[in-house]
Amino acid sequence: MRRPADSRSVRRSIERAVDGSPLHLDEIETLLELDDAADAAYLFEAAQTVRQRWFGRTIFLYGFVYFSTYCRNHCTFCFYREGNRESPRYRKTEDEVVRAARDLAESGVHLVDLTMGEDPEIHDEEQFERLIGLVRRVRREVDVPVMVSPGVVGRDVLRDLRDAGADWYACYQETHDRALYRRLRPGQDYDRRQASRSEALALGLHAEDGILLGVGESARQRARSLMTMRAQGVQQVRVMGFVPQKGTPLADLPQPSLLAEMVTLATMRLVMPDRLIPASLDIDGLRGLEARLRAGANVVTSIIPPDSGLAGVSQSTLDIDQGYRTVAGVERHLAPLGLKTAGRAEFRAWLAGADPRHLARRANDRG
Ligand code: SAM
Ligand code: MD0
Ligand code: SF4
Repeated sequence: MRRPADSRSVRRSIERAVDGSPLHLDEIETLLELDDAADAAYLFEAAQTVRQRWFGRTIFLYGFVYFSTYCRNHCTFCFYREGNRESPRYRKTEDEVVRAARDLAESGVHLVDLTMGEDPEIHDEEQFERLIGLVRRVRREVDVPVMVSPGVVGRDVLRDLRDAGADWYACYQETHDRALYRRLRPGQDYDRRQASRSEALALGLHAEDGILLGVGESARQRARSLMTMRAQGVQQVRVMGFVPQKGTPLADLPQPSLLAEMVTLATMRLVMPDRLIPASLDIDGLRGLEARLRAGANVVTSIIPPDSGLAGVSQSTLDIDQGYRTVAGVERHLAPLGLKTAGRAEFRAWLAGADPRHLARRANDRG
């Protein structure tokens, strides 16, 4: 049994991480278990210091287009799992997706995330050309960097997506513990999902991995996830606090606290200082944005055009039609934290492999 860590050794680990030493599994686990308010505040300050060093004061904004909510899978946490009659089902046309992407780009997002369930019309019928053509059109007509989140797809499809102009492939493992994975993503191959991100990276795409918080995992399992994500070398990592969904097997599981999510996010920032880490509007809407930014996030995701009929994943409607999940809605919350929206060129430079420390220096020079 590990003894609970005292505050002094916790702070020593945090300082070592700020100085650039890689944290060990035990230390990561200890940080992930923090529930003392003063220690947590110390952790958040450290996460901000590290973010500032790598990214300066600038924040990237991602638009979200959930263009097909049909899915063949049975993820136990997901509102859109096959057979759930509670969730809104739709497929947007190509024109509708291009319009939403254009609206988002004009409103100032740095990237558009084209997301779908594992729609059987596409996945079972091998109709990936529809997705590839969609990416090609968005790249050609809107000229905004694109992330695709289509579920697990093969190497050839990833290559065609890249050739069509996709910059990013997002595919979250949720947990890097095989037994828990089987409970969260029943019937889905663990290694196949993990390998899809490696294939994307090998093809020159950027990749994102992520974990769910509050789905029965231990702090040890979370710590192992962080180490696995660090080792795979993806450029973006996230934690999503679980939101219970009507009509799903995990509907009665309680939602984890905002503090627990902040502690996880800040620990990720110390473990993977130079990666992009999102604050998603899809968990609490705007309400929890400042907290996630204070914990060290440097991207805001799930910006959705109001009145577009588009849904979120874990908060299908929250804040959307009120126009709060917009660039203007987000920007109001940046200035009080001393943060600001990055320029378009800054995001492209980061994507092109510009040394993010260069961005930090420039941002500091500007004051
Ligand atoms: N269908 C594709 C897939 O599963 O890879 C793309 C959808 S992906 C955007 C859905 C992600 O949202 C999941 O991987 C999960 O991390 C997150 N998510 C889904 N339901 C959630 C919930 N109830 N609470 C928190 N996060 C959730
Ligand atoms: C988000 N709802 O950013 C989106 C989604 C998929 N790549 C992202 C989980 O929170
Ligand atoms: Fe389908 Fe993705 Fe939801 Fe799983 S998380 S049920 S694959 S939409």
